[in-house]
Amino acid sequence: MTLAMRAAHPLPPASWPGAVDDLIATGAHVFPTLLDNQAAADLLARIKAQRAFDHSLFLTEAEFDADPQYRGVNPRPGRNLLEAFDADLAFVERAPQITQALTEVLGEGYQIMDRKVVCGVPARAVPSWLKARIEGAPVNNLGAYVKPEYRDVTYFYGIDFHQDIIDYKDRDADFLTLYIYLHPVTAADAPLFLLEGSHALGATTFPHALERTTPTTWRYADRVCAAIPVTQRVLTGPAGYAAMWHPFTLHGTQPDAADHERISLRYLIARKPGVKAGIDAVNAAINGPLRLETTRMDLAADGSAAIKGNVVRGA
Ligand SMILES: O=C(O)CCC(=O)C(=O)O
Repeated sequence: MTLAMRAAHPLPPASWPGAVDDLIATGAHVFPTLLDNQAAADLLARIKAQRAFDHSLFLTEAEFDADPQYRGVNPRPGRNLLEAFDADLAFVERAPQITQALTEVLGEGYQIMDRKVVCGVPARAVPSWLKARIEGAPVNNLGAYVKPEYRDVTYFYGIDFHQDIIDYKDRDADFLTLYIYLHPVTAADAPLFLLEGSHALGATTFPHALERTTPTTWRYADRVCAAIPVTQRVLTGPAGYAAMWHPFTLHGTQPDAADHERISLRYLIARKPGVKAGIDAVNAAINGPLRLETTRMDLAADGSAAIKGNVVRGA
């Protein structure tokens, strides 16, 4: 960070506890205290009572080919499984460690932009015709192949390292992602792989220029002039594990290698317009673009994958 950049933004007060400091240093904050794991287990049981996370989720190949739809296949208002579980989300949304950290980073009156269930689909549930089609693709969001009535959840079979600003071209980094595990997540359950320090290059276009340097470190380049070393952190943990990250922090998942699905909650939470908050100090520490017109270059005009290649699978 340059002095000029720093001077344009408020310095954090000395009393700011961990979240802002962690976001400046690493681009992420893993909550040291777990959320109520019984509440997480209860919500998980209610979600599983509504849905079989198996092959019955998917269209047949012929059904898919009759009318391929690659866009508009994620949850949206009116088609979001979490809408039925508003009261069950208090263990997240009212947890003191969450509200305190969000207020530190995003200020008073922060707003939930999006909240949804994310499923890491286990290999055994993905039809073989579909596995063959998506092999080697960078973004395996399976929404296009799921029956329309089940598109109230986002289904992944792994996704390469990406920034969450990818879905928000021309938007400032005024939001965070909050991610919660509803059951224990081990290395076999498609845990999040996070590249600590990667936010520091600012917004860059997907797919990202990454070269592995050691089993746990990468060289990350912005394709213009800068390259930095970043450290891989695999987020494994018990039910109630919570982490949040900056929209420029690279993260991804491998396909779910377990015989069961991984179910998580994913929130996007934004500062209220005009409010000054810790995110200003986090953004002031970034040496790179703070918004992008082109956030991705991997899709064809219809939204289908136009390239192959997936770095996180080799992590
Ligand atoms: O849950 C996953 O497998 C990937 C989630 C993710 O990276 C995202 O939603 O941005």
